[in-house]
Amino acid sequence: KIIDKNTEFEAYVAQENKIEPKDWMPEDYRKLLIRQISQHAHSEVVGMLPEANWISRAPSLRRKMALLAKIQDEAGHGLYLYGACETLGQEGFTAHRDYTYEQMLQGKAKYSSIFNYPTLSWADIGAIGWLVDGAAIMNQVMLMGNSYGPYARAMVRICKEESFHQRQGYEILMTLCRGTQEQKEMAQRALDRFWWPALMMFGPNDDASPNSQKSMKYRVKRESNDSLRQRFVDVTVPQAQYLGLSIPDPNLHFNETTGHYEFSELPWDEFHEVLAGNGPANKKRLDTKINAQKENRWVKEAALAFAAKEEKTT
Ligand code: FAQ
Repeated sequence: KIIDKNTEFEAYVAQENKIEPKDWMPEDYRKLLIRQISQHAHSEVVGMLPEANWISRAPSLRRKMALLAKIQDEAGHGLYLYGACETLGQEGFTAHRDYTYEQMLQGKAKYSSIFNYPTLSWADIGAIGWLVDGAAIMNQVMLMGNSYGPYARAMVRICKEESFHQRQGYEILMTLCRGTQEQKEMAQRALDRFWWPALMMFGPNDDASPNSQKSMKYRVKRESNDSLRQRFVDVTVPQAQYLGLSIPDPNLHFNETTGHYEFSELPWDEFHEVLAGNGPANKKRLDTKINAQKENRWVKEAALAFAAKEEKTT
């Protein structure tokens, strides 16, 4: 009976139908989504930190306003995603945001490796917009077509906002690259720092990606890690050329036959170290979030007390 239901489910999603919160779904589908959506939400809220580092040092009021708006957008993305994740909660499957967030604070749930790198100069803010948001969009445009309705719909709005983020980053770098020699060098160093970590955002190579098969079967992932990474390289290299910057990969070259850029193997040891909690800023990011939760607990408690009081009087 269960096998029949699973087969029916797979056929249903294969026909591009969306699954909604109250629909029946296999347990491993629910589990896969809670894992991915909550990790995605954690990435959005931890991802606010590297950029927040530069709010008070943005070089002009206009830059500061754009950066503030971008970071607030990331908080909003986190909220939609925690909300989408919560729709999957039911007996045996805890998906409440307090719980999933706590898992992240305890180092039990992942967030994107990219946010464990520090932002050392203003040019890094440009590189994050251009490369990190650029890579995020590449992945999230695919996710707009994923089979779970609330996640797919959240992606539509998130992608629109990410494309503004990507352009504000590229524009920062365009300005720096048209500036003094020193500014251009600062932009080059930012690209050198963020190139490989940005490529790692797409995850391990396809043959080392344990979740891919199931994710593809259930139409959560619609394209493989390597195929998205390749597309990202293909669109980003000409953008670097336009800026007059060089990609820090001596093996990078265009293959006329395939129409794609070929590039070096990624530094996977570094990727695994970052995932194991040993990246340059892992500890700092978690400490910041843990302290923020402690210091701001009174705000949450006050809001809850106020809501309870309101409920009593109405
Ligand atoms: N970092 O079997 P796979 C943003 C983990 S965008 C850390 O291939 P899967 C916007 C993976 O979770 C960034 N962990 O896994 C923004 C799994 O571990 P698990 C967030 C990684 O799920 C911009 C294990 O490795 N975007 O935040 C990474 O099929 C600027 C094996 O990997 C999303 O989360 C990594 N890079 O494919 C915000 C998109 N890669 O869970 C602020 C949604 C892999 O079994 C500023 N997620 N792992 O313990 C996805 O599309 C997928 O989860 C992938 C990984 C593609 C990330």
